[in-house]
Parts: sequence; structure tokens; C-alpha cells
Amino acid sequence: MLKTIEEKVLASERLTFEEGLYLDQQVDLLTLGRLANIVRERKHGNVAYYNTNIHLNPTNVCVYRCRFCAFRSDLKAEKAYAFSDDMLRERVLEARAKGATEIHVVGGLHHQKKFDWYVNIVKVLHETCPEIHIKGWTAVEIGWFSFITKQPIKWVLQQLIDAGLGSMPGGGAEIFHPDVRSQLCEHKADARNWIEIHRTAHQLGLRSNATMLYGSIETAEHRLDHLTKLRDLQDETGGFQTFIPLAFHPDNTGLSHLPKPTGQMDLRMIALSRLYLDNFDHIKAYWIMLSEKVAQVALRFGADDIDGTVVHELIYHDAGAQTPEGLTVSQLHQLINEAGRVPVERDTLYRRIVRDGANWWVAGSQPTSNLIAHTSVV
Ligand code: V47
Ligand code: SF4
Repeated sequence: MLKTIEEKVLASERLTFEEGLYLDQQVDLLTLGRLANIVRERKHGNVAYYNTNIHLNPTNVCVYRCRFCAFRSDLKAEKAYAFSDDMLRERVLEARAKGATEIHVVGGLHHQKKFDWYVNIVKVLHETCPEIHIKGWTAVEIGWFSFITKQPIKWVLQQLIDAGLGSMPGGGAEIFHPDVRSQLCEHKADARNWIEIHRTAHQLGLRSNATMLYGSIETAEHRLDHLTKLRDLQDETGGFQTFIPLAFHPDNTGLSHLPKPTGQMDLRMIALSRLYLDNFDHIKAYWIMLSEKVAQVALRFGADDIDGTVVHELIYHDAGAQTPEGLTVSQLHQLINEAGRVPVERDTLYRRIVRDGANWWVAGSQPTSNLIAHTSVV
């Protein structure tokens, strides 16, 4: 089977479910990496993308109790918090001061907050710094908004777009298969809902990302089922930008007895997804979750993107991540250069960013006025 797979990879042909399973289960790491690197270099040459971004988790209060989540809080717990408008302004102004082009916004589903509270978050961020792209709210959150407003997904998304939402992150996908999903997060948006929400977002012109939480209780069959569902939706809409395999972090979770996936598994998931998701442009090695070292190696095992400067990461640090909460642009450059790749700064939509001192703009749009040249404090 390996010979057939190798021929298909060289001929840019799509792999079947069984071939994906074989890669996941039977093929040694270096062969997997070598094949994935062929696809990665065919799509992106020697370039490795990063972005200048900042994270914002407006609340950790959540009505759900996903077993893998260390971030969530009960309403009355000491660690519970919710951002005020002033705190939102402060965070997005910090993003501007750091030269960020993107703010990544996800959080819990607060028992007492109405949909207006979430719309207002987007509004405040957008009105304060309209040049910063808001990548916000996972499909799980969108599903919750639809539930509390009793309005269709399309209506919910349109309100958020009107308030300034630019795109959607890929979280909340976990593992689609009901046998696993019922054990990890039985109450939240199921596979059908998650997919329908991204389909609707794509129809409205929003781009989005996709993820898969690996290394907890799933099997290879569950992983391939998940990847196949994503590949099918991408065939239909073309709206996904990047796929991010997310490594399970057990500390402080309901699954803390499980081991963390090994570096070997991390690299295998990057390579497998690069080979199987032939219709995804980008595979992201999220350095916060993988560690800087594994992310560097991943750039030779199928990944072409390492996410960004991040700053203020909570979800993985609450679950035991040992990485810094953020990296500077020069640290990201060093990380990528050391891996033998060429760092290219992108915005959320993978357009190249040009910087001149404290100004930045999207390549191809000349900085003739303050409307397109944005100032940062570096
Ligand atoms: O939805 C939560 C996962 C997601 C744990 O789209 C966990 O660019 C592992 O989706 N171990 C949020 N995973 C993060 C996310 C993301 C991150 C970076 C970039 C993008 C993007 C998206 O993290 C959650 C859940 O699937 N998660 N807890 C844990 N203990
Ligand atoms: Fe809530 Fe998200 Fe954590 Fe699940 S993963 S408990 S939905 S914050």
C-alpha cells in the first residue's frame, strides 16, 4: 500500500480513507514526514507563515463541562471572570501598540450573558481599532448564540459580521465521531451542527479554520472520520483556510489520568493532515501547544504556519502547557530561520504584511494614507 500512496502523493492524487488509516497506523514517522514535506513544499516552497496577533478570552465562565477543558470556570468560582468594555479596549489597544494585525477571541458560554454582550465585544474591539482583524467565536459559541436567541445561525453570524467580525477560528471541533464526542463533550454542538455552522459562515463569505483534538480517547478510525468530514465540507465550500491539529493537554482536566501525546504523535498528526487534507491550503503547527522545538521540526513534516506572537494564552496554559504565553516577532523569525525556512508575515487571510518601521499594510495596497498604513509601537 505504501508504494501506491507514494505514487499518489507524487501525482497529487487524493488518498482514500483506508490509505489515511494505513498512514496513521502503519507508516514510520520519517516516511510520513518525507511524504508530507513533498506536499508542503509543492504548495508553499520554503516559506513558513506567522502572524502578529493577540488573544482575548472574554470570559472563562461556561455552561458546559467538556472533560478535556481546564480553562472553564463555574459562575461562582473564585477564578471566574468576564471582561468589561474598558478591559476590552485596553486589550485591543495593547494589540495595536504591539503591531498586531489580528485579535483571536474565544471563551466560555456564560450562563448570564445575553447575545448582546457578545455582539458588543466585537463592536467595542472593532470601533476601537478597526484595522485589527477580529477572528472570533467558535462554532460551539455560534451554536449557543443561536440557542439563546432562538434565531437561525445565519442571523447570528450576520449580527456579528455587521458588528465587525472578520473570520472564525477552528475550535470546538474536538472529535466528530459520536462515540468519542459523547464522552468528551456530550452537550455541546455535535458534528452536524459544527459543520452546518461553518457551511453557513462560508456561504456568508466568512473564512474559517478547522481543528481536531487528538491524543485523548480516540482511535485512528475516529481521526480519519473527522478529517474526511472536513475534507468533504472543504470540497463543497472552499471556505477553510487552515487546519490545526490540537494536542490534548491533560493537566487540571477531567482526563488528567491520560498521558499527553508524545512529540512523535504530534509530528505524525501534522504529516497525516498535510497528506490527507489535499484541499486545505495551510497546516498550522500551533507552537503554544506543540512547544517551539516540535513546531520547528513540524515545518519539515508538513506544516507551513506556526500561528503568531499570541500573548495572553490561557486555554493551553491552564491545561499544563510549559511554553511562554507569547513570543516576539524576532523570536518567531529565529525559530523559523533555524528550521531552514523563510519567515513571511501574513494577516488572518494569508495576505502578506509589509512593515516599514512602525507602519504596516497588506502587500499590494500602497500605504498612501492613514487608512491603510497602520501604526504600531515596536
Ligand atoms: O475549542 C481546550 C481545544 C480549542 C484543551 O483557528 C484543548 O487559528 C487540548 O481552537 N487540550 C481552542 N486542546 C483553541 C483553538 C485554536 C487555537 C489556536 C488557533 C486557532 C485558529 C484555534 O482548544 C478548543 C478545544 O478544541 N482545547 N482544552 C486541552 N486541555
Ligand atoms: Fe466551555 Fe469551551 Fe471549555 Fe467546553 S472547551 S467547557 S465549551 S470553555
